[in-house]
Amino acid sequence: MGYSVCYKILQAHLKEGTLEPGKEIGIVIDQTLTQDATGTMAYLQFEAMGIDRVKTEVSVSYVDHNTLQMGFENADDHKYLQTMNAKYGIYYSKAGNGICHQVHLERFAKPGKTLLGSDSHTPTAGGMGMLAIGAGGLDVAVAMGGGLFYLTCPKVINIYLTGTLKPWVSAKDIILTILQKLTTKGNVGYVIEYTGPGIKNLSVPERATITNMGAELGVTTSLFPGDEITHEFLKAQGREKDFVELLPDNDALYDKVIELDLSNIEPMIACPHSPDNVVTVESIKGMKVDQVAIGSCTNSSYKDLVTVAKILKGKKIHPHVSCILAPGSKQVLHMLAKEGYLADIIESGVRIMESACGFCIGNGGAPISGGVSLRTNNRNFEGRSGTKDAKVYLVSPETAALSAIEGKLVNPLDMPKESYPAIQLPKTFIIDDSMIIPPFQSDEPVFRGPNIGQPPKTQALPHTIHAIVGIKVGDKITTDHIMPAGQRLKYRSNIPEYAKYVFEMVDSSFATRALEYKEKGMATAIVGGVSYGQGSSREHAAICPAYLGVKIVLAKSFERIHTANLINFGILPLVFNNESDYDAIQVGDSILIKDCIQQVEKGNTVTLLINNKPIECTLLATERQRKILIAGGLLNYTTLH
Ligand code: MIC
Ligand code: SF4
Repeated sequence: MGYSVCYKILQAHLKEGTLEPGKEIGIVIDQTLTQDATGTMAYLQFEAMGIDRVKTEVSVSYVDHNTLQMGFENADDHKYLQTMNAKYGIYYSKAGNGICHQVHLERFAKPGKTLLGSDSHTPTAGGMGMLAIGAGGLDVAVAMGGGLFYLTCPKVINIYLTGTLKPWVSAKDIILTILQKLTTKGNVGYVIEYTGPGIKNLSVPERATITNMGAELGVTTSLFPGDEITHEFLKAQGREKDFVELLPDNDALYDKVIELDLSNIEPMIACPHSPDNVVTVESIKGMKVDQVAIGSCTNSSYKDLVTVAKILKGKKIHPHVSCILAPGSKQVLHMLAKEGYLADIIESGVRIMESACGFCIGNGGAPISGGVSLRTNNRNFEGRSGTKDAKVYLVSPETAALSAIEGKLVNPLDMPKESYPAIQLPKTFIIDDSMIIPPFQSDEPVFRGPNIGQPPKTQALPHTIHAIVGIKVGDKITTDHIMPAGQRLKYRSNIPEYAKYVFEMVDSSFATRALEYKEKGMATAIVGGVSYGQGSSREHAAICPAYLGVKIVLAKSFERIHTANLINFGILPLVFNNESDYDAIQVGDSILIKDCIQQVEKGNTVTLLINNKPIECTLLATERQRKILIAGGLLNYTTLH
């Protein structure tokens, strides 16, 4: 049997283990990316490792999440990143240059290489035939230092695309259709590889929309082959030399094959509050819309925004709608401006935002109370927009632009076929990397403003853990529930301050309670349902609870990145062996783990005494991760080894 593209890349980067699905493997990382919200902590941790420069082929640090400089905090963080990056060999992409994933796709991604990014949407670069994986900042710091990245050797699902999309249907509708089928649950441990004749009809940015939102499925990553379409895109980006052809073998082995005919796909919409709550636009068209937000790393490529401009040309945004647009990169914004499209967008009454994450992370653009917001981004978790009771729907740029004009949800298929503005990719993009500062160009000392704290220190695993259940939550708790972003984002470099907001939107007294237990010498336990920790790579959702004294998270199941983050900061991720134990457990219950070190050393079954009654749980950790837990976290473990 031959190899898939995924296994070809894994094979070429394998340094530990064997390529057997389910087994832990260690791979070499060629490129890393960070963004400012996860980056400061990742670089502080890198500095703590005492290495003098990065060992990767390329490492890039982007400023895109926290570009609103209300107060000194973000400005100081950016200056820390710039000076630290210059010293250690890292490219620095300034605020305004664009969203990490889009800029990386345009300027750095290469077929056949591995990329590790401290952001869950790192798989965007899978649209370029890269094996691109999201992880916590500490894992990225270790990779920058030349350490391997460990993952569970994946099973591969082949999505075999045939046919061509109908006019007015686009890449977003493909991934929403897949989310409807596969949902956000149960896909941990898989990679999705797209093949088939249908992929020839999808440009690299369209492929990237699909791999970007693969993050919402919970898969390790998604990728397309490196083919003539990839070649064309790299040529247009002035990077032809970065092309290598990378196709699956004809007899490539896949664990599952799903066939999808693109010509059957309709405009789709994800309803509140989950990206898999997908229905057809047709089924709810006519719904009144208060806000339309266009942009994000999912949908703000040149093609997306020129399509929007052509739809809006000569029309006006509906008087009841507030429409905002944040271009994904300076390259795209520059081209829209040069080619006159920006004027059409402005004339229609759209508010132009900076090339950054902005509204997607709740940094501006919050909708009205109870309002309906149509967005082209990838996540519609409750409260993420900044308005707790807003109803956020995820759609394609086509659906968004048409609905902004009408003030209500429009099915693009109701438009005449011939009026669809089919856009060709330009033969050459405008290339201007002046906002990407190469390393070693200045010897300014590393700047540390008062917002820059120290990476938190964690303690080795104790012999006995006595914890109190501090909170019990339900299914699908996202990292946005655990560690809110938006206006709290500016505290990312200051753990004691940010930790005050753990579970702010779920139970605002949690942090105070956990600190009280800590003062009394006790730990805190969190109890969760299915898919605990889904969503982002935000390691703060582990660091801040660890700071508050959380030692145990007991849940029905966990998401991949969050599990690794918990272990990296010395928290035990435990799965109930018997789900009825979840029902019985209450806030305030006492949990005792005796002989903790021996139990963790011995294997994956851990016995807990809940109010003195024994229950068994499974520790979600490999042998290597059990050693990390005993050391009290990855930083302790790395400096010891
Ligand atoms: C997100 O989309 O949720 C974020 C904000 O980009 C996060 C990273 C973060 O929390 O900084 C992600 O996707 O990992
Ligand atoms: Fe930024 Fe949103 Fe993309 Fe996250 S999902 S990287 S917040 S644009």
